[in-house]
Amino acid sequence: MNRYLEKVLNEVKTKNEHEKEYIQAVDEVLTTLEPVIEKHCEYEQMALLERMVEPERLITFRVPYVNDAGQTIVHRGYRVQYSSLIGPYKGGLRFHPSVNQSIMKFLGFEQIFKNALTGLPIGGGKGGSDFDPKGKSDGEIMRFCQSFMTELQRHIGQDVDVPAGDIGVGEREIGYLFGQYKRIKDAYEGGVLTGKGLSYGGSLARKEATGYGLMYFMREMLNANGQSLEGKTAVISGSGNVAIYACQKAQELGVKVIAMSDSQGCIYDKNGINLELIKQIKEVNRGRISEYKNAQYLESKAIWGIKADIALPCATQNEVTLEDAKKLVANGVIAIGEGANMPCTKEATEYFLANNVLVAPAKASNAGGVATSAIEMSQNSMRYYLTFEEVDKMLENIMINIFKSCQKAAEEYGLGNNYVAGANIAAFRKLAKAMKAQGIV
Ligand code: NDP
Ligand code: 2IT
Repeated sequence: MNRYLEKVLNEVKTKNEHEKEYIQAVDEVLTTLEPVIEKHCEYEQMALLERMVEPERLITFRVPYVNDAGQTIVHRGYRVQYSSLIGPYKGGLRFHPSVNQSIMKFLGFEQIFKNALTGLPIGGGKGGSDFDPKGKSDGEIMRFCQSFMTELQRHIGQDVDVPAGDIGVGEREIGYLFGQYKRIKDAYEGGVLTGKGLSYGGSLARKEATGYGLMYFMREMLNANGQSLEGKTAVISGSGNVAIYACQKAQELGVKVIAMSDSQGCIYDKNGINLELIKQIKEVNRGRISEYKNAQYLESKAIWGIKADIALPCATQNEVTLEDAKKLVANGVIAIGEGANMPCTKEATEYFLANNVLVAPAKASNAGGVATSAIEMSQNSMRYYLTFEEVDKMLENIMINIFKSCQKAAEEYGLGNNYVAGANIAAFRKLAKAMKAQGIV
């Protein structure tokens, strides 16, 4: 490996030895940048990579709230303001018991590159808490969100840092967070959060955007390789926001989705998933996927053992291991579309690429969500609303352009259809240019 790259990677590993997801994300990006770094020896002198991997600011705070039983519970809140190079910090909030500093930093780091790929003026950030919204009453969720925002509000703003949703944070949570922000600031700063409800500044098609965007990217990737989505079968892990709207668009584009999952199990429906039923169970009732009847119910991980042409991991990081990749390849999978952030381990991705399986990398293929968040911010600034069709068309064009950027960068460096490297290189070149222009900050 290039000596400078190796030095930076080693420093990241020793300085952050307990942060395995963060190290993984940095490793995955840096190792694909070798041909670019080789061409730019000036980067070392200006510590360009060292500055790129170090967050501008990492904030942690206490979040106490009183549960329905009258007990006081204390959680930890985070906001990683990673990079303001090309716009205000932008990225979601995750509420999940597994949240820790490593996961926040990996997500924030990925977000910088993803946001650069959208072509829109948004920097990178991420936040969240180890709070588990599952099984909590609306009152508990509201009090937690209010406490979280009481602390977070001093660090964000529509030109400073704009959070949105992620795992465990959807329209309900964004509503409570927005209400508390507005109450404290005593001003209507509509663009401070995205993913808002349609009645108070949200954008049409934001809810659908990540899943739809993933399928637009998959269509472009397959077409560029002499294939098409029409008539293919697919399995989709997760049954949250990304998974549901990936399923909806996949079905519209002629794909038969035969399995979905949640953190406790997986349903395999040979006749094709009934998405209205999934929406009722997950979006309306906030229930378990096991409530979906007339299908085979398996354990969550079994989804990667089901034979399908396309696999769309849309739940969480590292959900596809090398072992899962081997099963998918043995069953003849032709393409992987990453809806979740870093859902495939490095070994799994390498195995897919070595076996000529097309991989749509998360930071490109799931960028439709944040891109549409930026469109929501524009609408808030304009004090105007676009129609569903207008936003959807903008999203589609953005995804086509993202695919083209990945393809072009891969071709330029002789990497064929390795869009994983293509995405990293395309994003990095834009960021490096901005970093050089702005001096040592
Ligand atoms: P949701 O909370 O809406 O849904 C998450 C889904 O994944 C649920 O079905 C959940 O199961 C399952 N899941 C979560 N954690 C685990 C786990 N540790 N093991 C197994 N299953 C799990 O989140 P989103 O759909 O918004 O997010 C899904 C992924 O997509 C995340 O990686 C997120 O970072 C990424 N993403 C989201 C974007 C967005 O706009 N929302 C944009 C880009 C990426 P259960 O129902 O049992 O909890
Ligand atoms: O990972 C992601 O890109 C998101 N969770 C969406 C972020 C956003 O600001 O819309």
